[in-house]
Amino acid sequence: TPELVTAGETMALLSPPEPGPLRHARSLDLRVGGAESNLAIGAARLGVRAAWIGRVGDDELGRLVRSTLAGEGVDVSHAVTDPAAPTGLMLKERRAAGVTRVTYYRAGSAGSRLEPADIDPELIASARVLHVTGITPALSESARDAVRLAVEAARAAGVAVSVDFNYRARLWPADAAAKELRRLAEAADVLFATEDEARLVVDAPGAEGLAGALSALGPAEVLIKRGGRGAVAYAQGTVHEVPPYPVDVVDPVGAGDAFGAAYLAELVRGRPVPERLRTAALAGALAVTVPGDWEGLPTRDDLDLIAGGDVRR
Ligand code: KDG
Repeated sequence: TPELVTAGETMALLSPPEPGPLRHARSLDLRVGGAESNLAIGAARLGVRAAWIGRVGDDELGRLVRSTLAGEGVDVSHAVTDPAAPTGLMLKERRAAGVTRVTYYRAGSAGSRLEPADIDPELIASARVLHVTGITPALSESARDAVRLAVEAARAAGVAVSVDFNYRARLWPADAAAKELRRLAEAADVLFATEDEARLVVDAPGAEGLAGALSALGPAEVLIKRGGRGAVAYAQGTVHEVPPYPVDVVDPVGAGDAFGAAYLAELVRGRPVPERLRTAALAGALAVTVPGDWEGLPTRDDLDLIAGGDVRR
């Protein structure tokens, strides 16, 4: 049985190997990406049994999603193949070091057709953590209802609910997002957000203030991700800070998922908040050193190598 269950859309990801405008690309790398499966991969690399629920088309890209996740040790046995819609697509263009433009081709995709019937409450009840994001409710009404059902199943079973706001302005307007994100925050035990995302739902000065305000909605642990400035945690009333781990940024996409993956992996292992934060900061840093969304995420051996034993096995 899985320790961590997540649900969302995973797309095929096309990106030129070199930076520059996409129209001048001579070739494209074909990978996969999706916030929730990025997190599942990151957790699996750190030794967590992780399962991903989602829909893919009955097409080569859908088979690529399945085989990539399975190859990374993520349980895809609960994923659905939808013969009526194609696997979604995402393009990624690197315009400069650390500056990436993402374009979606996902309206009506198989992934957006996720529905409550795809969610197995017993699978969720058997896990330690359910992780969902604010991307999935933006995809369709049925996907939103699937997320709501998953969260209810977790709460009913006493399974910890982890939420990453992951606001995507290209998918829905801020006011609609704010309502649904607030609802997710109220149901969460662990909440991840950037400062901008937090401000969609609460109003307070500074990262610590925002974390405290979000925590007042319900979650015992709130993590404010500050990119190259590290992160702040507000856990059971105590503020913890972690500095960034210095790296050269190639592509920032996926850093938040890596951070969440490592944080939850250490939570599942019963590690204290400062250690969760340290591993999370390191994983987030490693994610941005490669063009792909998740390829740079660390294993336990990588953590030992990079942190010189600072982050324990
Ligand atoms: O967090 C990274 C995600 O943004 C990326 O993998 C694509 O899932 C994605 C999305 O909807 O933006």
